[in-house]
Amino acid sequence: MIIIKYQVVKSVGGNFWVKKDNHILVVKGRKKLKDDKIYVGDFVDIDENQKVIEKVLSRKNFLIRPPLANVEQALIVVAPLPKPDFLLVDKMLIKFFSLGITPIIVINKIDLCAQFFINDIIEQYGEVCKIVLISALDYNNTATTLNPELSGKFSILTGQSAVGKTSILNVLVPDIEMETGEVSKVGRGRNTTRHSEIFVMHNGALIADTPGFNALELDEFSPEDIIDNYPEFNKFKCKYNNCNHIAENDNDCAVKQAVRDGKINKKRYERFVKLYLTAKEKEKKQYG
Ligand SMILES: Nc1nc2c(ncn2[C@@H]2O[C@H](COP(=O)(O)OP(=O)(O)OP(=O)(O)O)[C@@H](O)[C@H]2O)c(=O)[nH]1
Ligand SMILES: [Mg+2]
Ligand SMILES: [Zn+2]
Repeated sequence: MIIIKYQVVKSVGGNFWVKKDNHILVVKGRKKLKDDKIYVGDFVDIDENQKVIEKVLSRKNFLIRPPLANVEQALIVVAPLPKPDFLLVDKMLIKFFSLGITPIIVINKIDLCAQFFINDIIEQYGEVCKIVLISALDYNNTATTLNPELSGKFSILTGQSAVGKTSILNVLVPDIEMETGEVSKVGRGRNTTRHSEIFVMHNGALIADTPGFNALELDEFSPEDIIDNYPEFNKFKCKYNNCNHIAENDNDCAVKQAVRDGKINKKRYERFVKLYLTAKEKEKKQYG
């Protein structure tokens, strides 16, 4: 029996499409593996002769909605319309950093963007992650801007409803033509995008679309977890190791000093305080 490692790229009713290099197989899961414990993105051991999954390999990370394993990069799509909720962007960043997923902010619909809108995002997030600008209506430019960022990785498109995630996917993987639009025609809520599948781009990169959302809870994050996932804070060394960058005497907190000096974005910091205090409140309620 020869066992070879593949990655699951699609799952429909007990059939799994698994990929290795340019090769795709349709396989089943071994009976002892529960079918619903095998997720898109999973690396699996395949018996090529019997066309079965023998084993699911341990995951680097796992996203619940939609279920996706081993995501390496997240394109957080924002646009002038619908207006960005930056608190939501901050929450996504916290979540992705904590899962070891590299975020990239993609400003889409630049055909509708005022320069001050772009500048504001660069001021807020320029020190946090890479930022790229596109318009999904401009196919060539979108492809040339995003292809090098995506090459060799498994990325997801994520962000608020109607920012253009599926439109971008259609540019990157032209053969699939997924449905886009402001409101779902199927009538199951406002989201157009529902199922999870990984698409293979011409350059071999892997990409998955995700449904838009307008709220995200950070229930599993302690106040300390919140602090740990602000990479732009790490450069500054406060007097006390356990500094929460809020209550400490101004002169002892290098993060607060950096905010005053304009080295850390003030809006980002103010929203951090909000998220930290929310997590603190929750902790108090839980543990008294
Ligand atoms: N002007 C302009 N419109 C765009 C651009 N990209 C997408 N749109 C439009 O924005 C609307 C929403 O696009 P979708 O691609 O469905 O957005 P989505 O983020 O996938 O939405 P959900 O799946 O519902 O979360 C559609 O009407 C698109 O035609 C762009 O770059 N410029
Ligand atoms: Mg969509
Ligand atoms: Zn501090």
